Amino acid sequence: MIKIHHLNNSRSHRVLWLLEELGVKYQLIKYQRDKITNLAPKELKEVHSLGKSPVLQNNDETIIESGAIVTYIIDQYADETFYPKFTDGDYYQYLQLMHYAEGSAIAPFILQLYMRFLGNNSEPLQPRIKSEIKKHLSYLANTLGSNDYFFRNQFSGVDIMLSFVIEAGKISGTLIPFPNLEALLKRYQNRVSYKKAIEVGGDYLLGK
Ligand SMILES: N[C@@H](CCC(=O)N[C@@H](CS)C(=O)NCC(=O)O)C(=O)O
Repeated sequence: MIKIHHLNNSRSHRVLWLLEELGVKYQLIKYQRDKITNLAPKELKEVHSLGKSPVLQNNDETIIESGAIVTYIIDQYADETFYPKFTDGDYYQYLQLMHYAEGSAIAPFILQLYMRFLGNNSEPLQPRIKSEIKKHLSYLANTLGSNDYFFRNQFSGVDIMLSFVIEAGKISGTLIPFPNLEALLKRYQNRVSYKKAIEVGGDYLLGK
């Protein structure tokens, strides 16, 4: 059975959400962030040297990076209507959005998070960070347009991956100019599988 090493209030929520969505059975191993540093406990380093979550283990395999984990789960367990085939014309559109989430899109949000350690000294960088966040949320809002979901207008791994960026937008107050993304976030949060992932994984403050 798949094992998921899950850190509270983290990207790992998406992995539980996907497993719940697909009805895959898994073993959950929970870790709590340090209350002061917000870092993962040292026990996670025994699972993988980076000490970050999520981590998936199955048989002899240990996989990190939520994009790779989501792809692994889809490849192993999803019905073929859930993802494009390599030979489909829009396959690379799918791949691009899957990588975009943890590649370009989340970067300015993470930078913003670290900037708070600098207090007022971060001010010279703030306009650039804010304009980058706006650029990525605008791109996502335009990509979604009037559709309900990002790829083929059907719920997919792309939604699972991009949800973290939209949630980061929500908590940073930068989602307000993008009503279609706000509505999409509500659609995600209303899914039974999303709620179940919170039930099993613990409270998830992102996106609230
Ligand atoms: N790009 C990686 C990021 C992994 C990551 O940074 N995870 C965070 C949780 S959201 C973490 O484990 N933080 C605790 C720490 O760094 O100690 C992924 O998508 O899995």
